[in-house]
Amino acid sequence: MKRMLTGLQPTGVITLGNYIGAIKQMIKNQDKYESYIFVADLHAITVPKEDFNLKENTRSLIALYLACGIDPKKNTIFVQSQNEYHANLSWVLECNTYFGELSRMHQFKEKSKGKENFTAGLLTYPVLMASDILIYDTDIVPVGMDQKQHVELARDVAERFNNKFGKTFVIPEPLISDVGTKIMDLVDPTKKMSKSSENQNGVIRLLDSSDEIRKKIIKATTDSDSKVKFDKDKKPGISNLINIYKSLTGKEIEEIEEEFKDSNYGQFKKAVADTVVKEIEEIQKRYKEYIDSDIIDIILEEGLKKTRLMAKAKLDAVKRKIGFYN
Ligand code: AQP
Repeated sequence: MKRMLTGLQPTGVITLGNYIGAIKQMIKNQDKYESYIFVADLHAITVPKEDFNLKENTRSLIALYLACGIDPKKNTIFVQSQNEYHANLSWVLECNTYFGELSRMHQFKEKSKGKENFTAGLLTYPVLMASDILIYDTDIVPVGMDQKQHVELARDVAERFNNKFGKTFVIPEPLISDVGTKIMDLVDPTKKMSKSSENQNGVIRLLDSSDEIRKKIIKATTDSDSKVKFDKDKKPGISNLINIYKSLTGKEIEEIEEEFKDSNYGQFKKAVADTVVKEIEEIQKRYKEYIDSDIIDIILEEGLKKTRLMAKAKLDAVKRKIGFYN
């Protein structure tokens, strides 16, 4: 069975976008691959933010993973910062990565554009990502298009190291998720729905109350037409709501257009809101059972024990090849 690794950053309560684009894919993949799922908390400090509680968000994210249906029997679940070998290997890989490669990363260019004060971590975090992947001999890394270049960097660094020191790392493959699953901001539907977005009205979070969710969907930006029709360019708002409805009901776009051919936007939005609220209420019910329970601690302890052994073995092999004193 191929090995897969994936994780989310605890930069805020996860959004409906994270759920549809990442967590639902994890659940789909958990029977297909030997799966490793982590909380990417080291990545969460790349861009310093003042208003988030890392510890609370980390526990909450684990509880949400479980509440959404990630099965701890099928996945190894762990917190990145608890396993010190990730950052340790990252340094070794940094010394096998060129400044030019990192400065050409689209995400770096985009996130540093026009800014004078950004951290060195913003430049080097793709190497930490390479370390997360390579330390476990990962075969498959599910990513959105925006992260594909980082998996390519991990491949390049691994190949370079293997050529220089002999076969050490497995060369990972990106698994690009379906483009249709990118969920957009409800206020500005040309922008991705993001955890750290400033405008709360554009983002549905998995811990929002049912009332808040309904209000946000009812107020979602649409166009002046009134036809429920999928057209990403001319009708980005309605197309986004169609995508949300499609992802949660499993219906096809044509089926949805047919279902709402005689409805106005208000009626369609109500149907979307009912569907989202139903799904999120179920998740929240399970979340309440997990958040204060020892299950989280037990799962993390097991995950850490297993991944530390694996990571240490890989780092030891790397150190032997380079010739560090041991
Ligand atoms: N709007 C989205 N639609 C579909 N998928 C999405 N993902 C994120 N937003 C959407 C997917 O969720 C995972 C999250 O990865 P992350 O936590 O490492 O950070 P991110 O991609 O930067 O997500 P956010 O929510 O936008 O976080 P912040 O605001 O902290 O930057 C990835 O698999 C991503 O594709």
